[in-house]
Amino acid sequence: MYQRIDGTHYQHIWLTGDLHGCYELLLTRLKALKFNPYKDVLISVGDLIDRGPDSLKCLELLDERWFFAIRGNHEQMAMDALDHQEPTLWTLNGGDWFEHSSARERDVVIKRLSECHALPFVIEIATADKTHVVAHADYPAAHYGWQQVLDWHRVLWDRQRLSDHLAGHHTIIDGADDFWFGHTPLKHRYDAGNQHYIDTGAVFGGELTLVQLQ
Ligand SMILES: [Mn+2]
Repeated sequence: MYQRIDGTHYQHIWLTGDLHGCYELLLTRLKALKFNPYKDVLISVGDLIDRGPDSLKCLELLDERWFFAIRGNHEQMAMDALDHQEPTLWTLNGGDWFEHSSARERDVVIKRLSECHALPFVIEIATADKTHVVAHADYPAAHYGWQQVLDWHRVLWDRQRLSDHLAGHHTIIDGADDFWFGHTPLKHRYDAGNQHYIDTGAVFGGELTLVQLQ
């Protein structure tokens, strides 16, 4: 459920907001940032797939040694759809590209999605001076703990804490320096204390937010 990344192994550490198939946009941004695949690392806040043009190419990023991701609710919906052969929820939430793929492509996607069962729900990144925690929608606890058991459904889906922030009711998470989330498309990155929401709706014509942690 948790994965640790030792930041000292890398020169620069970048985070990306929800990709949703926006593969070309990501590559354009990485080129402009002079991202070095031999020295740097990119970590996704989840939702690699659905809605956008290149879901499969985004899934294939998981093969790259410079790329890490936590799971988003879209990866979970896709896995559940295939595991239980019940595609409705996924199809209605941007997963219709799968039905429209060729039979050969579908086989590749099925294999790729089966590999997503290994995706962690939480990534912890240690840099020289900070501990960062990445999860898709929320870290549903007041205190962070390595390997702490959580309500995993809420990790992938819950918008309550963000809604509370936006309503002026701020709740704290301690136990790590910074928390990074995606999931809810916002016009601009939103920061509330040590909590940061970086899904700026790239697939809906917004920016793709990339954040440098190191
Ligand atoms: Mn999401």
